[in-house]
Amino acid sequence: MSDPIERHDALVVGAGFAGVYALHRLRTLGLNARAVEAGADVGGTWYWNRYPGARCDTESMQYSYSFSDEIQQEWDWSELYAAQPEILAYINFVVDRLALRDHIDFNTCLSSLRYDAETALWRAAFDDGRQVEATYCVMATGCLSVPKVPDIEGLEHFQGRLLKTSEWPSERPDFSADRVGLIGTGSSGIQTATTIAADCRQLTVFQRTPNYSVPANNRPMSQGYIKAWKSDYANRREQVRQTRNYTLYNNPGQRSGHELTEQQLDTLLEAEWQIGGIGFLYAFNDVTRDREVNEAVARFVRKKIGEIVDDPDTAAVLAPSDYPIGAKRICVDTGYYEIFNHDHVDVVDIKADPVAGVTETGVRLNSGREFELDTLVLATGFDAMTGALSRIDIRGRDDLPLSQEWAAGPKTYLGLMVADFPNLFLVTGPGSPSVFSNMVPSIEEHVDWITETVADLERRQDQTVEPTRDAQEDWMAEVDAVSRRTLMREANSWYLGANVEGKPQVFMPYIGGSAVYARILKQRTTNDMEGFVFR
Ligand code: N01
Repeated sequence: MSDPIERHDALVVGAGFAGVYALHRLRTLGLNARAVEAGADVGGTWYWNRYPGARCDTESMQYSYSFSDEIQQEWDWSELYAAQPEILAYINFVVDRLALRDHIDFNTCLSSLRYDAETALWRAAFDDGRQVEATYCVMATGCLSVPKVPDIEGLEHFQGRLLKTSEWPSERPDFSADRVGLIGTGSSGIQTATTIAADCRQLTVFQRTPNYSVPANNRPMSQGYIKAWKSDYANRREQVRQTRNYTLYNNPGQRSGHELTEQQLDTLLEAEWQIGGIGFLYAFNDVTRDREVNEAVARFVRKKIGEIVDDPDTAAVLAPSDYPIGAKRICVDTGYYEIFNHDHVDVVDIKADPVAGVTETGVRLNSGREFELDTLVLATGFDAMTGALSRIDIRGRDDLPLSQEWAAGPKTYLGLMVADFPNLFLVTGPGSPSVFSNMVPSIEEHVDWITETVADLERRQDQTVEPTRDAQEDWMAEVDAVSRRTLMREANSWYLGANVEGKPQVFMPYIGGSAVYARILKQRTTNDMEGFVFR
């Protein structure tokens, strides 16, 4: 006999920052809410990406929940930019503080989700055969949660140790005697390479596209800095919500780069470089839009690479030049370019001489050059923003598959809901600022909206809410139009889906700014939920 079908008011899928907060809010509303999580514990991206050097590049005081003053006062961050173990400890602290653990099913992978219009319920089926019915589903499945497995010939034949940054073993591998090869030079690859370089016999970085990386200037936080934040948290969190990335930088970048002479521009960029962090990209208000300003900032980074890296040929390989800075997510490092001054670290340009395949003993290039390796690390990125949802068989009204609905790219209204998928909520979905912002406040904004919408539904006679097709189409046209006013489409980035073969190329995040987005969301919500229908 099959198990009885469990019944919950709300099902939350995922137990990272988004799922944990959604579970808390919905339970506080008095609903019978339950979360499921594919991993063995909470943390989402911070649970899986435990590679050496994994660290956040948004300041700790800002990359944290704001909804509870007790929590933000009780928790102490040690560094300006927290490392993965500390962030994982933080999210565990929050889960225990809110007594949420018993309401999460771990090692539970959702395989399908079907809407039944007659009962207005979602039926969820899991890999282990379990089934759950729920009135509301909150998809807190993450923007960067499905690793992309590169299509490299012979990978399965490698006899050495094969590691992926996105599924790093919990026991730290010892590389001291290893010749390590690393493929991928995005944020994960850059952080991993920098850390592994310190304790391996040899490191070869296989680079297809160089990335722009700026120093983090990470450091322990002084008590004074922490106190200044903690005593003024409410005000500062409010200031965060007025910014375009939900992040307070040292330099708010209110000026156009055109207002400065070349010398002044250089002086300001030097100051930003010394401060460190992503704020460098926002030194001016037009870096992402104006080709000349963008090129001036990019040129400055190339100059810095040339100054840091001793060997000019190596510096030339590491310096990006054929796409605007920011069009691929900028990286933040702690001594990345410096590792190439060590004799045991090398970069190999695999755009010039592509990888022919992986052999039993290492990597072979098209030219026939071979690299003997003991360990091969893959830092090859994610099927971003849509990957997690597209792997679940989600069907809305009339059995409509989400995969069919999104065949030409994701369509949402405000990144929150999809027409014909009633009561199915996305957290930081495509069509919202999401990955172009500090994720935690963006998550809070969406979860707050979802909770208030659910509370509203519970008060009404209506059973469901969903967007109209017209509102959704208009919104996606706006998301597209805004991206076309920038230079951010001019690289093969995961923002566009260009890193995954066959994926439709659509600029997925809303890049008009978080504060602007928040105003739009608020206006439409207060304007009698403009663009939504209740039934
Ligand atoms: O992934 P990526 P990531 N052969 O897609 C290369 C966040 N994050 O995991 O550019 C050879 O950026 C690929 O080359 P190319 C952050 O938002 C944040 O590093 O396609 N190379 C690229 O170099 C970030 O943007 C933090 O030519 C192949 C690399 O793999 C996002 O996650 C830390 C290849 C993938 O880079 C993703 O970062 C980590 C192939 N077949 C991540 N396939 C922080 O907070 C792919 N590549 C600091």
